[in-house]
Amino acid sequence: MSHLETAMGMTIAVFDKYAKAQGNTQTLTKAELKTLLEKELPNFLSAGKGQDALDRIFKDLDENGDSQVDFKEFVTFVAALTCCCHKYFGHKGAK
Ligand SMILES: [Ca+2]
Repeated sequence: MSHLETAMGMTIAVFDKYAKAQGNTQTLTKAELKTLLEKELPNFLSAGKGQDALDRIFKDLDENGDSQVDFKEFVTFVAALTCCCHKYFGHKGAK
């Protein structure tokens, strides 16, 4: 597999792993999202801190307001974060 294919596969695998923990296996609850962020994006969550930050992130991600974060909502979040990283680290890259 190419790097990009691997990255896509890993994104799916990470979502599935945490979505499976409880209830609907196709979506993340707030508790599942919290575990995912703590384990997979430890620097991201520590920057915001606490329950307030988690509530805010969850509300932002849950675009359709069903109190679950589905894969599309998750991927939108990952893409947005990736854009931030690209902006932050990407100045050395080609124009
Ligand atoms: Ca949702």
